Amino acid sequence: MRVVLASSNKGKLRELAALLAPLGYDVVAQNTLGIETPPETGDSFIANALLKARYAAAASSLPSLADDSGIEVDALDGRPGIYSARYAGEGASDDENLRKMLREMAGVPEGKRMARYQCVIAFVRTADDPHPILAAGVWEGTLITEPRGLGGFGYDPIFIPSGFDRTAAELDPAEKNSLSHRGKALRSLLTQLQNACPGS
Ligand code: ITT
Repeated sequence: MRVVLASSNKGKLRELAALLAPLGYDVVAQNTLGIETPPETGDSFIANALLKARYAAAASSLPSLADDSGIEVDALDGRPGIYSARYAGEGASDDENLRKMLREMAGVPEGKRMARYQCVIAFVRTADDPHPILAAGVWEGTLITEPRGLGGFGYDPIFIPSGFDRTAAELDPAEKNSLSHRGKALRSLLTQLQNACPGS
């Protein structure tokens, strides 16, 4: 099946493409079709994932898959959540967002640094698909005070997954995909897709 990946985030695209390629999906990143991410005006991961998927499906006339994700930090009352990509301001880089997180978390003691990544993936067959498929994944961990590792993207250099002593940026890509919020959401989506269209 040919499907548009409705994301402009290189880190996400790399991870989603690696998960989908072995399954025989012909994945096209939206930017190769000249499609950009629309303003994320929703008030939830679900709303934003759905609006991005519908937008790319409308612009491409192809089935489309979008990911809305972010990190929720207990000591920050769940922030930045859906605003994770723009935590340090509209158009902020991963590094700027990570530096802001380190500033906000300065002085928060060990034992109170719990955080979790959330991911919702939306799949639509057409822009006005009345039965979108939605899937969610969560990845629990804690935040450290000094970035470590060169893999992944976003907040990965300061995120230690529960049960590990390496950061998400120190995991190899396949290991991250096997554990992550995005990997969990995508596997759940694929199961639903199989059940909706047996034989696909
Ligand atoms: P698209 O909307 O174009 O897909 P985006 O980066 O704006 O790209 P989101 O609005 O979903 O996407 O924001 C996701 C942000 O959450 C991302 O920029 C990171 O800051 C953070 N994030 C999500 N998943 C992550 C992961 O696996 N590792 C590190 N940071 C992650």
